[in-house]
Amino acid sequence: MRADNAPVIRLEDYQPTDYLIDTVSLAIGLHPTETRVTATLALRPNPAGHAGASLALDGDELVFVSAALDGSPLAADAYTASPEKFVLHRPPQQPFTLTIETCVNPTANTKLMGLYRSNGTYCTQCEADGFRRITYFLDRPDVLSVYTTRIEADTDTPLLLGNGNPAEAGALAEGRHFAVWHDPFPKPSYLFAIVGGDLDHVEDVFTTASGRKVKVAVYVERGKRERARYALDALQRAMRWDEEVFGREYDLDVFNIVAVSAFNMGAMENKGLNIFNDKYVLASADTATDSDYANIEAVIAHEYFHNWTGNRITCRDWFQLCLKEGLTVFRDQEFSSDARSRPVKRIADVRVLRSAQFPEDAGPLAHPVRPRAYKEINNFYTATVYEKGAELIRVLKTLVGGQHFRRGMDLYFERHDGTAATIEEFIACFAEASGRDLSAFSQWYEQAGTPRLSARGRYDAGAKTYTLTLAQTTLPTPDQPEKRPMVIPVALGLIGESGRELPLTTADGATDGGVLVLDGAERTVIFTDVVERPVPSLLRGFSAPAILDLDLTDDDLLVLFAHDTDAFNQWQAAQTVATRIIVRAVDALHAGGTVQVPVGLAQALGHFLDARALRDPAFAAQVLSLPGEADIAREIGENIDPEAIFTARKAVRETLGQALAGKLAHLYGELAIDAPYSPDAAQAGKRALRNGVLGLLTAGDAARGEALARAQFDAATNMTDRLGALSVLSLVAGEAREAALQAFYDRYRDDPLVLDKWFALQASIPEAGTLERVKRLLSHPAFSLSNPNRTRALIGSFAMANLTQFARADGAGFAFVADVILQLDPANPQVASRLSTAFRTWKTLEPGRRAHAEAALRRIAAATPLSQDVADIVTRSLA
Ligand code: 0A1
Ligand code: ZN
Repeated sequence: MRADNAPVIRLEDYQPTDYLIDTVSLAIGLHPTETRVTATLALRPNPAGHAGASLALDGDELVFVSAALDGSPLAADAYTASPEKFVLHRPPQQPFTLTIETCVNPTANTKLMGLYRSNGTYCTQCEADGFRRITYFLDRPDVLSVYTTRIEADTDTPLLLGNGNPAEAGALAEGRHFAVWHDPFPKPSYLFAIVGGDLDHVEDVFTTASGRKVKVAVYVERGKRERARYALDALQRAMRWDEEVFGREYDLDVFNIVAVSAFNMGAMENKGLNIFNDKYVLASADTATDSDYANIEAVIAHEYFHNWTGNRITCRDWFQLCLKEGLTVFRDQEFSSDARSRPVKRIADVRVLRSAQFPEDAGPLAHPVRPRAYKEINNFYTATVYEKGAELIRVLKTLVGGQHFRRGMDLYFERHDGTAATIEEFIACFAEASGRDLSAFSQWYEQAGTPRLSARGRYDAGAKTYTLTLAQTTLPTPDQPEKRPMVIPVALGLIGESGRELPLTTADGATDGGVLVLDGAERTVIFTDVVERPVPSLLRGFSAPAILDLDLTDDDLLVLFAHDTDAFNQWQAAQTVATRIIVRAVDALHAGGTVQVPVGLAQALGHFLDARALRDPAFAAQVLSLPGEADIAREIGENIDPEAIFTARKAVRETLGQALAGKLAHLYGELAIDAPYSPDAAQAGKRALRNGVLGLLTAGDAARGEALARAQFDAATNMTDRLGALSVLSLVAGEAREAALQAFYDRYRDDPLVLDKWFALQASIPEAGTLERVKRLLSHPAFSLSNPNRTRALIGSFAMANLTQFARADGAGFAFVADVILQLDPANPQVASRLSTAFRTWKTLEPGRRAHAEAALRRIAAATPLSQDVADIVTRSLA
């Protein structure tokens, strides 16, 4: 169905189902092309539904085989069955069982939704609406059932996994065998999963806080067993953390993780049987970077934490998606903060928010954290729902305080366990636990767009007062022309010019615990007894998802960079100064002038490196990593010329690299690590800084940097250093680059996940020749559009991480990506649709590029057939 005629689903139209399904008994006979599924559903009329209504079950490309009611075959006029629907016209008005047999072809399933095969392994993906591709069902999250699953397969598929606990297994005649799994916890269909395959695994026993033993295991393709150990360790650390920090214990006897190579997203929290994109499981020093390790830890934790926030308490409908996702992202962020450096994690998370969510919130695809309407739910697994959703939990915690937050969570678990809940019910728990009215806070879930927070300060040296005025506005977004003020907790401090933190004294105690709450359009606060001119440090720790517009001078910002006690704002100050310098450089280039870099920033960075680089390398790496081209583009906002931004940024890095050359070279030596590789935060921080130092040094002196990079590439004992060197080398055209790329390929030619790095790196080269290179790589034997990781590595990197080349002035980058989207769409609409969001900022480009982007979008929109997924994105993008 095309988006233009697809029905709009609206939050206000929510209705409970007319029937409930208490238990589901599935018998699945695995077969490569004809898998038989027999579903026996115990149904009854829902007291909250319409009595006597017909029963309409969802399907999607299903082949109907047979149906029986209470054990007897149904008469032909009692039902209708199509690939998309099964309707029982006159259901009994007391409990009854419906048995339906369907047939599916997992080998032909290229959409990777429902039952499919990944490298021969049978696996499933049911969120959001994939269960209906396995059997007819009330495929929505508010229908909770107890599942028993019997899986049967040939003995060449020895491993048979399901949700819940293993119940029974055994051999059958004719080279077949079976396994039965029972999940005692009622769950929605989107959490259903099975796996069938011949896999290796690692396992352990985890003892819960109350002393129960849980068998935990990670399954991977044969030969990759050792690479699963880190994931298994991360899982057990996450399990312990959830007990300690949220008081949540695991509830089944087993917890299985299966890694597959073909997966549309990151991973999936199916009850007791998480299925993962193997990119978020497999790691070894030789094949995974430090960031890969950190991502694995985060995603493993995320999926595990869903067991309580998502599975035990699920969502009433898909509008409530942030109820499980925002909350679970918040939980995984906190876990990683505790496992690593809190400020560094916060900086990394805010970088992601700004690069992924802010552009979404400022463009045609903007939507509230809880949307009110959708055509295709798969297009709402967005940075807004996930990342901004997590920020809202953080705002909530700041507003009610840590203790009330924990009490609110406890109340939520106690009150809603075993149910499908709403955002209102969630917020009510915190209102009750804290005794506060949270109705104004709840507006954050309704209103799209990022608030702009402006701050104006005035110091009266005679009266020793500092008057701070905060004001907010939010620009209109699609369907929301009028905006209301949000409740913005502004964590703040005052830093004296001498560098000390000044006490916060106000007549009315307005800054409780260092947090000032702005809940109207404007607020003025007068600080008294301010003994020296202060520089305000605002939105500390990024206390709300807002864009801060400061009236500070560059010198004021450098005071914060040098002295702020809030590490996030220290980093932010350096970023803001660098952003301003690059934006001025863009203006200068447009005016035909040259790029000027004030010495102040270089000096400040020099002092900072002297004092902090070796003490806190992970943090220093964040400071040294200057705002990217997309950050600068966001700051400029309109009429974007990516080439000018690229040139300006490059020139600023060159100047800084030269000014700091001596220090950088010294640090590069000092930061070398002797010890054997460990992915821990301390070593990873050193490597991150050393690679950042190498990059900046090369920006300042290409020949010297290249020689160091070449040596690092040859001597590297781990992927972080090898890839760090290769990415520095990749920026310099010539034989050395091609030789290094070839050497990397030769070394890893049989390792798809590492080849993804090779594809991604080449697609990211900011040079005119890259488009031809990417086109050539499309027909490389290791490339395949049918694997989402490969597609994202080559095409996704080109479209999302190479602004100058995707947005080439001649429009060829846009046209190419449009071609790929159209080619991919019939096979895998979800991945095609994700790719098409690369156009989301097209309206901010200068007129020439904008016209090319629009033409590419219009060409996609006009194509037939076109999936509902892609049609939805391009139609909204063009609106
Ligand atoms: N719930 C998962 C995300 C997810 C959503 C849809 C999928 O379909 C392909 C897969 C995964 C999470 O938050 O990790
Ligand atoms: Zn999630």
